Amino acid sequence: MFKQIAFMNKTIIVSNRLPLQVSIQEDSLEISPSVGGLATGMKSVHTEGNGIWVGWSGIPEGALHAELSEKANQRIREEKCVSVPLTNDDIEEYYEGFSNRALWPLFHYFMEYTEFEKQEWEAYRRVNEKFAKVVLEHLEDGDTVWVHDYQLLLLPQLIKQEKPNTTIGFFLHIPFPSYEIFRTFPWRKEMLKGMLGADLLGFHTYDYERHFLSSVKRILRLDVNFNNISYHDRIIKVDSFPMGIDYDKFYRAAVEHNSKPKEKSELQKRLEEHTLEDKKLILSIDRMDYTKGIPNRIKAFEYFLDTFPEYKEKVRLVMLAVPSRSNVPQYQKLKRETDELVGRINGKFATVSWTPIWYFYRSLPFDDLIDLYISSDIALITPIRDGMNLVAKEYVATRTKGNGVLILSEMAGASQEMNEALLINPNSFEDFANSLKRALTMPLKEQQKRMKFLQKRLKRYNVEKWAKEFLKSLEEAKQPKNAFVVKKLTSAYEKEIVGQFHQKKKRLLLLDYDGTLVGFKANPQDAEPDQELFDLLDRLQSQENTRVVLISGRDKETFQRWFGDKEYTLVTDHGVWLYQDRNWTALERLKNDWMESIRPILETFVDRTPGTFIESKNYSLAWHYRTADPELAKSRTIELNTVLTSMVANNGLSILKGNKVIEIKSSNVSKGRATNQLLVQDDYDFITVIGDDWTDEYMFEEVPNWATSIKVGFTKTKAKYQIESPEKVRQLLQKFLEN
Ligand code: GDG
Repeated sequence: MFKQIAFMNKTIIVSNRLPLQVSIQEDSLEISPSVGGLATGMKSVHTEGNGIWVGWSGIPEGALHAELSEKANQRIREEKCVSVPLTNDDIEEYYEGFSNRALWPLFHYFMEYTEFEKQEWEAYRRVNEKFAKVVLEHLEDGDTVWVHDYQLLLLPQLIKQEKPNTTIGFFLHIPFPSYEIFRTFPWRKEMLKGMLGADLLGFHTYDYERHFLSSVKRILRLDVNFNNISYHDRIIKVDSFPMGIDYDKFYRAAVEHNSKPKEKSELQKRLEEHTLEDKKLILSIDRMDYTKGIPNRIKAFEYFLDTFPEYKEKVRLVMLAVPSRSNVPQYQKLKRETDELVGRINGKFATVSWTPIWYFYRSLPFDDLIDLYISSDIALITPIRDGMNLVAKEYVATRTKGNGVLILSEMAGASQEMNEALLINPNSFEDFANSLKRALTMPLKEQQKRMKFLQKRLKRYNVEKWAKEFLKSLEEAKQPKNAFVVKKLTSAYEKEIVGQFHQKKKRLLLLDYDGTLVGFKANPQDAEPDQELFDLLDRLQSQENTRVVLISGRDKETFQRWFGDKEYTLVTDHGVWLYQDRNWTALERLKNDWMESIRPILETFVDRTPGTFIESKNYSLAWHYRTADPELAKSRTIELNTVLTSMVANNGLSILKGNKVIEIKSSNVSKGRATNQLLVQDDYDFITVIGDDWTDEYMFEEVPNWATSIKVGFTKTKAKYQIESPEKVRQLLQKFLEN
């Protein structure tokens, strides 16, 4: 039995494209595995046990006749892959449309290229649902799912809602933009919630991680603790995992190319000619994408030749631009611009024996790629924005002799871990020109020293290690070791409590108000009781031998106005006042002259923190920051706490940190003391106490062991049980009324 369960657990990898190429000639079908970085990194995960890969095969639905299509699927399955059927419309709207005309430019800070089309957004959702359907068909209990990249941002949530116990990881291969960019996105909330279906979210760099967390805090207003997000009853981990390359593969290929004479390709012959001419070769390789900074690089190269004319006829830029997304207009425009620029600059500088730029618009076989890498003295990798950039890493891996210089844009994620490269701002032509000059004159010793450092890191943190680290972290995210255990009120416990309620003879219900019976509003005065709540409480109070107590930090006047004509007992101001038999009595005798010195301090905080305000009560002052910027509020609360701590100690005051509120009140007032005074009034044999706030913990502590204490929300608590929301509290109370 055990064996079988262990055997069944598998990892399902999901990405837009499957790691294979399907090619069809007439009626014959060829399937070859693709050799990209991701496929290599995931290889062991994919081939282990029952692992499968879910994605699109590259062939639109209906493109093949039934028989061939079945044959293709059969072959795809043999590769442990499952294809998601996509129509031509899906590809046009979800892939070329929403993914590449909205998300790609937005996440790379190209706002002027970003198109927000509702129809394409809907297609994106629809296709994410298609992916979810296929994943769910293959998902078994205990399986792990690893979702990749920006085409599938909604998928984690779509899986989680159907199978909450599945462990889900998500990795974003492109940058996550700053909040100021991301906030412009019309469907920002849905998008973030989609991602939060995952248990672990991975990014290439700490900056992307930071940007993501900042959007989560500001847009969804969720609590973030270091890199953990509290979301419903889950803790979601966010971390950075810089993707590596298959280092050994590139290194070995380079060693082979350097040693073995073989049939020479056209490219190789030209590269050799070039070496004979004793010109230095500068290489750039990118997909033809506007994020890669191709036109800028050409213009900067012109600037370099103008600034340092002694390098004319001494250097050559070899530029490989791989065709990409050529159906999207901006890519067509980029292609035209590049062609024109290369033409103009070659025209401007060329001599009979020298063309400054060799430009290839095509993809090359792997062997030719290696030849390019090993023949180049300098790699000039200068994207305007790039999630990571693997080309930079591949260049380093092929420098088996340790020579060569990498010039790398600071805007590539890779720059974060490649400090020994010459890092430049790709928008500065001076940076370009000076770094090129520096690279061209760099002593061999220095080149080797820098390469050695770079290689050491890339070899160790290769793509396989990257995948392993991610999965290890995902495994930990599944059962957070140090996190507290949520004690969710299950339906079985609920039944038990309701059963007891009906049996017992002296019943006490101690209920907090805000966040327990009603949800939070931006302004506390707006959180008035509604008719449904009055009806519920009235009916509870009218049960025989039942006492309903509302116990709150609210002031006496507000509760008098709301509940003055009711039979329930009221405790206000955190336990200062008691309203019983329609009579107010003071539980504590208090002074409030301290307020004069504290209020001006709070006022300075209000002035400097937009969205915050002071609530003055009879015996306390509260500073509310629910609608303030969460990051600013966080630093202000620390500051306020420091300022207040020195003042309150000698005045018999204490500081309460509530739910988005800091309250200053007399030390000998607490809901706990008030609870005690109520408990001695009768011989209760049934007690249920419910609260959401930190201050309610005092009540949970005071009630006898056998009482039922319930915390609203899933943060740490002394209560016995936890429940989701005020709606759920009302549903529970409603059950007390049903026989
Ligand atoms: C995205 C993110 C992130 C290129 N031309 C040829 C060829 N290549 C190979 C390279 C390299 C890969 O393609 C390109 O990878 P990059 O990382 O440079 O860029 P993107 O395609 O934009 O990838 C990027 C990456 O995802 C991974 O997370 O680093 O930031 O944008 O491996 O070698 N391979 C062959 N012929 C070519 O002509 N065989």
